[in-house]
Amino acid sequence: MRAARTVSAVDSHTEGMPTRVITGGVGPIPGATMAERRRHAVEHLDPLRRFLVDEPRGHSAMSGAILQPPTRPDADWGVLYIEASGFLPMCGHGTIGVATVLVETGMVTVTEPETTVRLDTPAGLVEARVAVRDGVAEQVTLRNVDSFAVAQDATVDVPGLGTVRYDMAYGGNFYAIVELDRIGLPFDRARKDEILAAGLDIMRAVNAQSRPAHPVDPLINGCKHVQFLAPGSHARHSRNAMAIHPGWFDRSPCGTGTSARMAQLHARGELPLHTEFVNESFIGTRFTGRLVGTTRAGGLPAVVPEFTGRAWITATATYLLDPADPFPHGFVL
Ligand code: PYC
Repeated sequence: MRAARTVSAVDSHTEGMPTRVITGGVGPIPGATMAERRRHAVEHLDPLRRFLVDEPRGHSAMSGAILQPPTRPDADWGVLYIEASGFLPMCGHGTIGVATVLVETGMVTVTEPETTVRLDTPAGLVEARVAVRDGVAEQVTLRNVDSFAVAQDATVDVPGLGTVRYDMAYGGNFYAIVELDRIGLPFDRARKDEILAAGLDIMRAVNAQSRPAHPVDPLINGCKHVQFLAPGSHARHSRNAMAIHPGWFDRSPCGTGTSARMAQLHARGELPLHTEFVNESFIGTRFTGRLVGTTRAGGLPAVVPEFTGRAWITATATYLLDPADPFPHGFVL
């Protein structure tokens, strides 16, 4: 066995969606903040991302998080998110996976019945409250970054679909929120290819016609996520098919998507503070969310979202690069 590179990981899944938590083999990434480290990673570390998430070590819906020393004194760990779609500013299911791994491997000081882990992410500080019993992380509640509505009842011209109505909201990533029956498709996994194709067409058109950008961090821009709402979704319980660039569905209900959806519902006057909201994924798994405050983000009215979900560890692994491996940076089929 030969290894030109070794990376250690604890693999997990959050309500069905994988998070490969990289615990060793990647040194501190240059940058004074996690946002700067993300910028460095976008420019210089894409081969490492692809090595860890693409085939043959990953797959087309793979997701992960690289642990880093924090860049701020009030955080326990820094996190850089790696996904099939690139380096995300924030990932909710991934953070639930990270918090679960940190607690169950003893990489943070654990107290029962609750352990608080403060995570330095490229989108800002995120606090995870982990319910722990007998060393087991039973569920994680995240206080996410400030989230806000960007546009209501916007329209976009999409080749093949015509004029599509959507709301745009931010919850750590930007989400175009679209009622699925408005594009004539059923909430049916047997029709996933058509739903995914429509999602990719909508995000392409949105980015060409009205590309969203964060008011404070311009590196957070563009729409890579379309949150299709199932018929009957409402302000207390939604079901979604979350289409993500370059061509996959979130298996979890999507934490940043849940935050964006709650910000949208609040802006529409449909979700008051401290009111339970259940978001259900395309495979039927759930996060339960709530808004716990209002604030401002770069001058825009914003909300403080929380959501709760569960993760399970699936493997500990050391990923190797054989110097003769013809796919050192992975591939996508
Ligand atoms: O849970 O925030 C999330 C997420 C983003 C992309 C996939 N999952």
